[in-house]
Amino acid sequence: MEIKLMGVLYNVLLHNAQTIFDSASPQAEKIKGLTNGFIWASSAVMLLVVVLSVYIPVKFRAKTGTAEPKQTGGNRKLEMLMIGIPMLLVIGFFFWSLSVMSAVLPARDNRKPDVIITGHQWWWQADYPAAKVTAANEIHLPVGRQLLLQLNAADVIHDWWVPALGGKMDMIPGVTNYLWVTINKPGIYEGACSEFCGQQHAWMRIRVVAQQPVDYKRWLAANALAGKAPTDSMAKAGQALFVNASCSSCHSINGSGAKGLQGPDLTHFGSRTTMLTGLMANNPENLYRWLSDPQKVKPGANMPRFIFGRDSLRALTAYLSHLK
Ligand code: HEC
Ligand SMILES: [Cu+2]
Repeated sequence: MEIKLMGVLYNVLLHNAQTIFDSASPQAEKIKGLTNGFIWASSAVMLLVVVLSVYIPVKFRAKTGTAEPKQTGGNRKLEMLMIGIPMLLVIGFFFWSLSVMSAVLPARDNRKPDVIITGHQWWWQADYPAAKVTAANEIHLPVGRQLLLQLNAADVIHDWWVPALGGKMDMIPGVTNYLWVTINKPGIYEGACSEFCGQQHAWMRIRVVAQQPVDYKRWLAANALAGKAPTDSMAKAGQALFVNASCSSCHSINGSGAKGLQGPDLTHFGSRTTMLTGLMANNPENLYRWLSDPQKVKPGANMPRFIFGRDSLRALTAYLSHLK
């Protein structure tokens, strides 16, 4: 039992945790170094203060029978030390912070962004301008290359933070921010929107899928294609419903005529592993549940409830799941 509990704790604290101490990029490595510096320096100062505030009252406590000790006023040497040491620490950390900031956020020099990420209530849009690809929620990036992310917001302030990959950056309506990231190794990196942005803020998770350049190129090429046309009758009925039931006024599916921009692009929805910014696994059961009552699954989400019969729900589910 105890061992199991420790295992769970270990998992939560060290494995699945989103932590800057598990850095996977040179930018995060720099931030980790600075954070460690702060932790060590402030721990040393605290230790000194705690030790002195216990030692001095014990050592110099009043003893019975002794007179009041000689009173003194001021000690220039001691005061210079007490002001000088903290000042040196603050100045040191100021310049260390500056150097980390300039390493993490170097000048952009007219470089075009590799990916434009836009925060929406409560999902992420990812545009890859060079490849003319639009995707949503699961953000694919190549490893081993310094990438420039452009960060925007569509409605309210959101904040991009994937701790293992480095910097944290606000996404502000009407403002364009940038962030550099170089990912060391392939894998899934998780983060979350870090600025309170409304009812479903807590379920605005980030999932970065870091891939080897060849795999990334393959993903990009597949995503540049139009959504697969349905072949079986069930999925065909789903497609017709999708257009007629006004899903297309909020969602885009490349090649189907659906060009809505209020909700996530669904052109390759079936190839995502999660749904609704990490709320649940992407499988037909969960999709069916979502379509039968969005407000029950993710209260407050900006998708209305449609009154569908079972056949319609099955058809829509078949159509959307086949969009690999
Ligand atoms: C008023 C706009 C609107 C309409 C109409 C709409 N949706 Fe949505 N939809 C959204 C928004 C916004 C989200 C994102 C919700 C979130 O994660 O907070 C979403 C999410 C989804 C998702 C999950 C996408 C993902 O990546 O997790 C699916 C699937 C979906 N909608 C299908 C449909 C279908 C099918 C219809 C028609 C029956 C429809 N939507 C109608 C706005 C809309
Ligand atoms: Cu947000």
